[in-house]
Amino acid sequence: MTSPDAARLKALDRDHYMHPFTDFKALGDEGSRLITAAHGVYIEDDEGRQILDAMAGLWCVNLGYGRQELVGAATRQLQQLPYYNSFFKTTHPPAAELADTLCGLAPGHINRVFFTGSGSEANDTVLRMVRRYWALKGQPEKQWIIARDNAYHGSTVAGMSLGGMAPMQAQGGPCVPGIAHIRQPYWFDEGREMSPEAFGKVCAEALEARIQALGPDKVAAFIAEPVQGAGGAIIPPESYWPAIKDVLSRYDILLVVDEVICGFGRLGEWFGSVHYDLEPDLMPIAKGLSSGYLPIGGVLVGDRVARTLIDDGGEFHHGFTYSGHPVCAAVALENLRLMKSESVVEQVRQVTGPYLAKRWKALERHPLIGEARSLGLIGALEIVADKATGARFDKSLKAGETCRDICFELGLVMRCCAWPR
Ligand code: PXG
Repeated sequence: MTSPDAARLKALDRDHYMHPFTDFKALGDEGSRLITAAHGVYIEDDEGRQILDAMAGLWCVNLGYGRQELVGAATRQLQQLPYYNSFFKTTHPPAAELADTLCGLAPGHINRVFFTGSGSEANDTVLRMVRRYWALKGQPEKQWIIARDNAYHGSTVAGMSLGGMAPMQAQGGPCVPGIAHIRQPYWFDEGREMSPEAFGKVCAEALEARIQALGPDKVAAFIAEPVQGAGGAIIPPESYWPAIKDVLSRYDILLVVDEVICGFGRLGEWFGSVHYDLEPDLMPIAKGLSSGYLPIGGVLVGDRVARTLIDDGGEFHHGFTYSGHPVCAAVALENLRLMKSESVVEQVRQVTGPYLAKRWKALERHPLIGEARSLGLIGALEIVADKATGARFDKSLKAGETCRDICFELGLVMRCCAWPR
């Protein structure tokens, strides 16, 4: 790309494009980076610089860039049937095939999927399905959904309400009512005075305490990611999920496991739920489903909820123009076929995940790193001012943002998670 054209595009961007999660004025002053191509694990900017994309786009390009098989699948489907809906008793081959393939990959009790265009729409669908389920069960008072502080479940009003990001909720509220938040299992930040084992149990006790406070007959569901992604790659202590499962089994509460980031190999299994031996009633998915090549998401629905919605529900008044979009579904199908045939998930579990873990842990020797943790292909470094006490830098120094910017300059995309809480 020639420089004058790059300058022109940057000016168009500055003048007309309102970017997501962006301080518009600051970006206008600084200007955007222009990314023009990508191959394998590298993105390329307008000056031809190769940058290692350790973020896989936004946690989504699971197969990497430039996979011509995905381009081919999209092209063929665009020629054959570029669009049709599945609203009025119609379907099309890619949606039906993808539904079957997904259910074959999901844990055995999951045999249905509802398609959406994104992870946020998937979580909107979750909210509606959960409340609809309890209404059909004759318990419409079961409305509360318990989520976690600092969680990210999307940016629609329902997604933002389920999420626990204070800065998001401070804008454009009020949030959807009937959603409560409990503490996250963030041992490094909140639990270092005890063992990770003990802390995991304390966090599960917080769930039980909240259920008791809200009234067990009023709590519909608990939603969480297996490993909290956008919140800071928060890998729970090993004791956490067994203790959470134990609490949920003592009350009649649905488990929603948000697999938008953890699904499709990131933790070395097809789903994070498999890694942690969870039996979710609902699993929102997106991102890696199509390796991000086209937008598609969905909710995998366990038999318990599906049976009630199917047998007792009548029409479910919910859906999107692009639910099960044929081209997106065709790309997702091809993506899953490639992941299977190339044993990508096994490779993460047996080779790349353990290798990353070994090399990652070595970074803990650095004076600024308080903890280096990883699981599968998710890793986090805790940046500290004082290694002995774990004390943070003053927020005004923007330590995380500075590291991120330096990495970018040196040719590495990574993510700074410095959410004000
Ligand atoms: N659930 C989870 C767990 C997510 O991470 C969504 C739902 C929403 O998906 P859509 O497709 O509507 O964006 C997400 C999205 C970041 C970042 O900076 C993470 C996401 C989105 C944007 C930025 O880490 N995750």
